[in-house]
Amino acid sequence: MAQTMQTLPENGHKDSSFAPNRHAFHADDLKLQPVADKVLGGERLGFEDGLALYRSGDILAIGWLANYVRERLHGNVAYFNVNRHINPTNVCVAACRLCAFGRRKDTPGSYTMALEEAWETAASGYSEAVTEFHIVGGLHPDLPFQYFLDLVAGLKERFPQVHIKAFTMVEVAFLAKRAKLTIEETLRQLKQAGVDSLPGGGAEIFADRVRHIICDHKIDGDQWLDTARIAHKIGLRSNATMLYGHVENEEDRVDHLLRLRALQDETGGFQTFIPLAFHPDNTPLEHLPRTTGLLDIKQIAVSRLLLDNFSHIKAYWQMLTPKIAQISLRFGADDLDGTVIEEKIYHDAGATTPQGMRREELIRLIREAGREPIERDTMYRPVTRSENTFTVAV
Ligand code: V47
Repeated sequence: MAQTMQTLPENGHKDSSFAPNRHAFHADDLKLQPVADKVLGGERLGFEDGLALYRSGDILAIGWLANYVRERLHGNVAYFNVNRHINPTNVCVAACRLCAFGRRKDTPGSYTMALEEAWETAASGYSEAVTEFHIVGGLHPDLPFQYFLDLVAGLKERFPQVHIKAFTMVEVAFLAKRAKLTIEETLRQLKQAGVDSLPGGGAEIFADRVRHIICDHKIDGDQWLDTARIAHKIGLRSNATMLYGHVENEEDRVDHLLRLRALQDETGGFQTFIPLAFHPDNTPLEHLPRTTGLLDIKQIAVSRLLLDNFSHIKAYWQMLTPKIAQISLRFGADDLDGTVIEEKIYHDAGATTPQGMRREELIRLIREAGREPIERDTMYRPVTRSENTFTVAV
């Protein structure tokens, strides 16, 4: 039986004067016609549709469909934010093969910030007031749970207006185990300390076969999804990611997206989906080639089409490069992420992008893509700036 697509509320910030003057859908690859019929008829796509999209080289037809959905949800608007990354430690017991960031304790290059240092880091960088701290780090074998509660509480005290998006499902599950608390209790204490939402990292690819190769000591796919389910239940929204372009195949990618879609049907707690292209440099998988531009753009488009119940698809410029991220704004993405300031995880893995970008540059990228830039906070509320302060429309 045909499943009807989940209807997302159309976005409140949509530019009502935007009138797309689109040409009719055309596919050179005739296998895409049944997929197009479903998209245009508001019918939910299935596993085989996902495979047909991944297996097609007809990027303009795939992009047309993704752009159709993206403009139906967001009109001509494209979002960005002014955020800062804080990585309190790179010490990690997981030793994932996908990662160039983590270090064993007491090995060269390992670091752990004292709390004062983390709070000072939060205040450094560009002078513009940030609206979000994005905090992720390694699975440190000795740091007590209290360190993380104090870190967050100290940030909230110093920067009460800044949204704290902190700790992946993997970190939460690790902290719970170390503190001998349930996942729910761990999340409740983090929320109480000041965590406002969770980032989407650590999801990688849910399929066990792939996880065993790229991150065998991490929680498995079901545990990642269960942790997200509990976070959503207690009122913490989160993002979701997928790491692609390593040893996974097309079935694994479709499976990953459909498992996220099923959880979103259940909880509605995901804000944004971010596909992450694998960067092999300095990892044990550095013999693998980097993703191509075509796969990066196709991944954005397929995500937009399969994740019909996710409001936002983010083209994370740090990982895609600003050039590909900009083009993605016409292939399904509605968000570029933000100024970032001091990205570490990709730069340890050989990323050549700058470690941050100014607000004006993000605006220029969006305008040149023919989109209307809107600065948002983490909850996608428009931000209005004056000098170095900001207000959020609620
Ligand atoms: O979970 C690690 C990935 C993630 C590599 O929620 C790598 O708004 C590529 O999740 N090559 C962390 N990827 C980043 C992340 C994120 C980024 C931006 C925004 C948000 C959000 C979340 O980075 C990890 C892992 O999947 N990663 N190493 C690597 N060598």
